[in-house]
Amino acid sequence: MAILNILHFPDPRLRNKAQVVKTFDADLRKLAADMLETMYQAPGIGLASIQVNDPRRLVVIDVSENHDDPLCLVNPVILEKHGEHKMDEGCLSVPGVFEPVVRATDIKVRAQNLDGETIEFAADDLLAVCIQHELDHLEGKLFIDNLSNLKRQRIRKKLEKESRQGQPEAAGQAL
Ligand code: GNR
Ligand code: NI
Repeated sequence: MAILNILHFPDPRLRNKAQVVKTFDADLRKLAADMLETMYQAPGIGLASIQVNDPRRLVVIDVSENHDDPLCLVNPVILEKHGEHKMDEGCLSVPGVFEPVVRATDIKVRAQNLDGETIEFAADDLLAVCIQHELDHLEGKLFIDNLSNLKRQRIRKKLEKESRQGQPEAAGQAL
């Protein structure tokens, strides 16, 4: 296993769109394991392939308190969205920034597991928020995209300065 490098806004590679996975092999399982390890050590509750500069349509998530309930979703799609609420979000690719985002409260998801089998399930609360946040990454979207240009510019300046200086240790946390 390995800790992967997480890209930080405004890295243009965060705007790449992920490609559908057709090969379910050992290399895909290794990417999932490395992404989980990277997410746990950050620490974060989710991580999308685009954040570690891999084009495969894969997200890993664990919203459990004990970090013992990993979920790997390949080629995930949201089939249904219900309700709306506004919740503060953070992102490992935008360290130190927390802003409210409007998301669906209840969703239905279809995805494949690492063996290529199709799974379907319902999600609510933090899991639903996290899945919507991760799927946005697969489309090259970030949770700060709906903020005002002024706010996003301030965030960009702050993160550019931090990357010139080398990030402080706590800057990667998004919990
Ligand atoms: O660790 C994370 N916490 C979080 C909190 C509220 C809403 C979304 C998230 S996802 C984030 C990890 C991350 O950046 N995933 O892409
Ligand atoms: Ni994120």
